[in-house]
Amino acid sequence: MDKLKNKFADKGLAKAAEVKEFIKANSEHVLGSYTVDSVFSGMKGMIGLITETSLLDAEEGIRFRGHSIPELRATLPKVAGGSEPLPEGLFYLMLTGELPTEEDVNDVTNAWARRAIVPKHVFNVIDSFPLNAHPMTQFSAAIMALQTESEFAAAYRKGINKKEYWDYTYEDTMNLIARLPRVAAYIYRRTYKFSDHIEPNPKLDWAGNFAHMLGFEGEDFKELMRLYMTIHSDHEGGNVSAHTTHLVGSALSDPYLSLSAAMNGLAGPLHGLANQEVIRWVLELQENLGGGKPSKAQIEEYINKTINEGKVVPGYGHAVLRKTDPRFTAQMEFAKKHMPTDELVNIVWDVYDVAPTILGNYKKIKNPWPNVDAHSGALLVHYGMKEYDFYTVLFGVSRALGVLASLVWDRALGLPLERPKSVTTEWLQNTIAKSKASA
Ligand code: CMX
Repeated sequence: MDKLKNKFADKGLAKAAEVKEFIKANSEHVLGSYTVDSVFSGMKGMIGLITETSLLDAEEGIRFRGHSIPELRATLPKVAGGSEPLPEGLFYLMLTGELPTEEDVNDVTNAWARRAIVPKHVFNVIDSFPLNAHPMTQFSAAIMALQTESEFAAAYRKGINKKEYWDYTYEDTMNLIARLPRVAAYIYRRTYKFSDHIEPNPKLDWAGNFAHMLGFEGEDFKELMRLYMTIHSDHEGGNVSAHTTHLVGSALSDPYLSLSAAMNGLAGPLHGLANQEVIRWVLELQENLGGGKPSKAQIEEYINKTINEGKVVPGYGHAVLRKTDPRFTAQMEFAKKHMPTDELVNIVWDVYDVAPTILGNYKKIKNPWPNVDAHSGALLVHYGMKEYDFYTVLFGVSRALGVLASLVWDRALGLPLERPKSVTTEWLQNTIAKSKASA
């Protein structure tokens, strides 16, 4: 058994026993109440899930196992001479609840390098798509093609004890995360670089090697990938991609099936696809003005125009957050250090100067502040990755770290099939009418 798996076995199995006792002692404790409005507003704020890897505070933003993004940027191990955290370290933290040492992180890097082999048929499946297929479609299908490798599915078919589920889920998780950069880079190079593919360099860290396979050799881009892969990984359990992984996984669908489903949710414009929409929106604004840097007054006008046309301003708003997303701030800090005079980055900052006030004037918009997707595209364009249709794939590779770590926890805790109750509007109308009549 590898060291990380050993550590997880200690933590996970002890926690499973603790959770069992906790449920026994507190099963009747009332957590809150919900209303007709909660039911009709996408279950926002209703507690219905357990996710151990991270917790989101509306004002402060995400904490991974209690650690904020600024704390993790300072404390997680880095490559020699680097200043951004290695995502391997965050994965270790999410899985075990403990901050890793440099040796722990090296072990994860080496494990993922060893497990990174992608079978030929996966590339064949990708190659069978027309070049204009969206990269997220190719990505989700490639993960489905990789499902032939699922150790969980094979073991389940043979017959395994429930107590062993987490073990095979862990193996699939490690293999899948190891393989995703190769798959994603293959899609990028095939779609945009005439299938001029680049072999992995096993001497590099996971995110550094991803940058290399994408074709970006500069150390600054590798640093960006380390930061990007860290901050996009997890945002507690209720967001569409995390919830989908949990929901599909709750049917004991293996990690490949669960992650592919999650990626289809991430590909929606109200979720991960917003990162490509932000750049499309800014480029359209520039095009409307005949090019160049728009003034703040022109940006204001364009924001109002977008809303008046019944569209959303991409990169702004959030279902939970009520302040500037710390993932936006982390990227802004990166940009201030590496590209303070970049035109597109400065447009993103100008939008940030004016958008919250305008959006705040629309009473229905609960959060006028930027989310993670408002900044990420401009950083990528700066380094020459201008093919914005690909951006959500980068988000997806990172999101796998959090949602799959959570899936291992789901199996260790023995979390059950998810099956909330649904009713018809008529049922609600009748029930409320009866209750009013009897009052
Ligand atoms: N621009 C225009 N209108 C917005 C808006 C925005 N950025 N954010 C919210 N609204 C609107 C909603 O569309 C909704 O309008 P209707 O009542 O007419 O349907 C109303 O304000 C209320 O929405 P809300 O309660 O504030 O927000 P939700 O929790 O329903 O949705 C989100 C959250 C993120 C989908 C929404 O803010 C949005 O569409 N933002 C733009 C897309 C985006 O950036 N998504 C990425 C989110 C982060 C991620 O998952 O990656």
